[in-house]
Amino acid sequence: MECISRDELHKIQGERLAATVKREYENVPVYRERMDAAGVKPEDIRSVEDLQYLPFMEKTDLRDYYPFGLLASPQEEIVRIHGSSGTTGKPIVSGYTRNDVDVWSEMMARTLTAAGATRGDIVQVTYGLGLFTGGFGAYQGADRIGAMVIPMSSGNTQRQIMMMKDLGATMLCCTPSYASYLGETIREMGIDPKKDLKLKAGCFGAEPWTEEMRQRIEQLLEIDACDIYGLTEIAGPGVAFECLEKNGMHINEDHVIAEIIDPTTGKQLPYGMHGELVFTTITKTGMPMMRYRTHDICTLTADKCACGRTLARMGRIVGRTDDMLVIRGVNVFPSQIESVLVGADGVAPHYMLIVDRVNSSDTLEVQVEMTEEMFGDTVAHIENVRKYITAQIKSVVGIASKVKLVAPKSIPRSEGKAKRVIDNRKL
Ligand code: DLL
Repeated sequence: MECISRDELHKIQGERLAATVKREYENVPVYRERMDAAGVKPEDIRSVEDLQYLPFMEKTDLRDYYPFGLLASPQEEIVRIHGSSGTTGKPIVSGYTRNDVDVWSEMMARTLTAAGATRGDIVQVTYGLGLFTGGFGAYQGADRIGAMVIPMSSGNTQRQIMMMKDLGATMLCCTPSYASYLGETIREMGIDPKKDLKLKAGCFGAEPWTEEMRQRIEQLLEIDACDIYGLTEIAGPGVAFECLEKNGMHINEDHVIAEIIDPTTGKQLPYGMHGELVFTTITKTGMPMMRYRTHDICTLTADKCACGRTLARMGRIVGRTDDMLVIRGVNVFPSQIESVLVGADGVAPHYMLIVDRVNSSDTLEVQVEMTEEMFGDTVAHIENVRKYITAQIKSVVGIASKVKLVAPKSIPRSEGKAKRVIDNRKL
């Protein structure tokens, strides 16, 4: 499936799409109402090209029909629930049938394999095991391959490192921010990853990260760091994954169809253009999703990949339509600032962006941690670095900011997804 010709793939996608839409129309009242309102009948949907006529789904729909209003299978066929914590109130939840767990495991087995895993590997799972999909997804994929799994779940850094060393873990699955923190701690403990550890690669995702951050993790841990993408509403991690070419994430297109749309007009955009990523599931039975708007911004490409997989690839997530900060009228993505900070000498990539409104004008403060060496340096040198970073941020994002270099380890660490922005204007 991963190397199928694009023509054959489109044929399979069309058939699976038609069957899924029929199932949705027949079993889920919301889908029926929306399709009726849009004047589309299940029999109108015969190929991938017909996707554009279908209505969109949004995160708010999962909240409105919480918890089981979007099930397309009888509740007794649901064998698992996962969810993601919303910023407010109830989590959003998704129900999985046995088929859905199987499909997801297959997607994660492909993901780990593409990063170099075989049945001889030892996979340390440091994503949280719980309602969050990260831990279970990585566990299921490694289990499907027949690798040895260490289901550590998140937290307790010292213990993670002890187990990694004692058991000889070869692959690591966690968020990129935690991977970089693990790498720093390993170095501080005087552990030499080449000599004392057996790690060779990691699948890092669940939050946006940059190419600069990849290089940092690869150097700290002496491994290949691959990006992995997914979301609870669609399956969990493994919707898309990087191979060792590291040139974008292959989308599991035999299970989902990806589109890029203009977030304002909702119209499809051609491959190569940045826009909002939209997914339609075509094999999910429990809670299938029709044109689900992720609010994640990226590009798509179907150009050949040297690995031989024909599955189209999505680029890095450059931001979200809803975490894009509009500061004094300028669109700013935290990832742009991260790329400056990770590339700068004397600072660690632990940062916080604080946006405020003073005298009806927006302000941006960038707090970034100094390295231990830098912290002990002269005031004049620290000031020079601060000025350099301020100028770099100005040239990359186009607005002035106040850069504050703070003490090492003063910005809270996260074991799961990192929190990088405090927008006081929204309070
Ligand atoms: O974060 C699933 C996951 C677990 C993916 C482990 C990868 C690894 P949710 O909690 O539902 O699911 O959050 C989904 O996280 O819409 C993106 O905004 C963001 N996200 C996930 N992977 C990436 C990535 C899991 N590789 C939301 N790069 C998505 C950037 C990512 N953002």
